[in-house]
Amino acid sequence: MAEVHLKRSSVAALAAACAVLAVSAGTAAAHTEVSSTSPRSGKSLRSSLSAASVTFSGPLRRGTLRVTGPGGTWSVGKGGRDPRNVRRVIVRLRGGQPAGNYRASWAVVAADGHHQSGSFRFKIRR
Ligand SMILES: [Cu+2]
Repeated sequence: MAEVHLKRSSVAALAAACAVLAVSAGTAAAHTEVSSTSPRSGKSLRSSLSAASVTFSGPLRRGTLRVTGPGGTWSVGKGGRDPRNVRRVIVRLRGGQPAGNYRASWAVVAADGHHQSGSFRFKIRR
């Protein structure tokens, strides 16, 4: 969680939006947060990946996930909400990934309607 980098401006906007929502709804609605990523943020892997995903603390309406690394984009399509888990955004990756530094960038709309984005990094080494 500490290694997941949210954009500060969007976090501030979301906090404000959630505060307004909480007041108007009269409830203390907790904001949806990243609970885990696959691979883990900062992880060094020895083999290529078939997919990457980000799991959140609450359900999502929709989302995208893009993985970039040596030579460009390694994700196939834009990714989307996992049909088997409404809290997860997932994307398949092309095979044959070379050693190097990779970044996974996600954008989601949580069930409360709020947009969030962020990214995490990992490495492949051989
Ligand atoms: Cu929210």
